[in-house]
Amino acid sequence: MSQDTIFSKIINREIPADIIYEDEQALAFKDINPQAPFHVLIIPKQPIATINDITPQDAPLIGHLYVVAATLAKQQGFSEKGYRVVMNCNEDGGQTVYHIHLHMLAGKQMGWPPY
Ligand code: IU
Repeated sequence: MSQDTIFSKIINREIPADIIYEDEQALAFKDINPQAPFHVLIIPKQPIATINDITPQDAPLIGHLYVVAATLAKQQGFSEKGYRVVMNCNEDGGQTVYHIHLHMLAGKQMGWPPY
């Protein structure tokens, strides 16, 4: 299932974003409302609305998003100190944009539980 969201416009360069990583399958850009010193969204170029819409065929793509997170952590120097990667689903999960995205947050001590 797919939906055209603002993230499709970012992928297509129809609206600006601070893009810090791109490859054939994924894009990472700075969150406009950062919740940590480093807060980026890692998204697949293929629009998938929510975690509920991920199919077994998408498994390599979803794994790839985490490979991108690890790559960025290394590039930005966060690998050792740590960081958080999270994906929200639907209303109770706090999802507001219906194109799946990993939030990658770093540069501060994270709290738990996350509410
Ligand atoms: P959520 O997990 O769906 O709530 O996350 C959506 C995020 O997208 C949220 O952190 C917003 O600040 C962010 N965002 C953005 O970076 N650029 C945009 O144009 C829009 C939302 I709309």
